[in-house]
Amino acid sequence: MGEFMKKLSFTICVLALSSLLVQSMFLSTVNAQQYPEKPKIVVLASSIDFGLAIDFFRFLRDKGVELIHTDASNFDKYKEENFIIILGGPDAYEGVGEIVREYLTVEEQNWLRQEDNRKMFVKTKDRQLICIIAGSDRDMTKKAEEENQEKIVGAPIKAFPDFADIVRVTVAPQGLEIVVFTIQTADKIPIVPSTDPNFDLSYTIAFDLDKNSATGKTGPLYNDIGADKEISLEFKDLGWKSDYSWEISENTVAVKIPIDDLSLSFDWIVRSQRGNNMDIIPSEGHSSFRSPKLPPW
Ligand SMILES: [Ca+2]
Repeated sequence: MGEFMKKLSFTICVLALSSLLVQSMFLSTVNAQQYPEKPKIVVLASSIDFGLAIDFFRFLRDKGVELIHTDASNFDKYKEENFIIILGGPDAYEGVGEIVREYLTVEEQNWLRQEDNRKMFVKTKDRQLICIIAGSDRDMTKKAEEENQEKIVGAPIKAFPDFADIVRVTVAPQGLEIVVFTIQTADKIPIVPSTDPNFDLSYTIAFDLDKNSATGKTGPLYNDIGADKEISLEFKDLGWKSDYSWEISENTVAVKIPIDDLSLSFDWIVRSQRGNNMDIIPSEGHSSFRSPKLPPW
């Protein structure tokens, strides 16, 4: 090969490589846009607890969670991240216990020191969610991981609400015996709230069962409907709680209520409450429901 051809093929090679580089940069940007809610969790632990948590990490990675490991000496870099898991209790080695003690009360610390005790503590701070998974010893810590791993992925990915923003509420009979309230929110639910996370969130459905606004609870919390009954669905400690069965998808929560617990015809409002932020749906007046059991109007 002549000198010119060598130079030429070298140039082509460089061009091809840079185009690949540009392409892959472009592709990763596209991917990042496609999965804006890919969950990223910072994990702080001692080297011992890291070693014992392999199954836990595998479980989280299999669910699509990106894990960033840190030790206590580098924790300052990550301590403002949105979602942090700390493995180990108040006496964990390598400086981890010291950090844990910043987040847990003295009572919580002492409770963890008692034999066989274990728990995931969920703490929130400004825009952060901090889960401290710990037990009285390393075996109990491992057990606490196993017992709470579903909550870690299940709760934030599927159910973590940024969620006071209700788009609409629909109410529909399911057969003749059940009424289903479906609360739909604006966005898919991200693993970490992008705006103002407050982990106490509740929905309340208030019913005027006798269709008489003079009986029952009135005032702005009830849009003056004269509420004779209310039921609530609360998001607390990474889980939903209600007296009635419910289903959740990426941006809906549906609550099923037997018609026997209501009446065949009623007025209702739904309230979502997160801290002091309260929405009432509908924002004016109320909506009415009439069971198909009743003869047509
Ligand atoms: Ca009433």
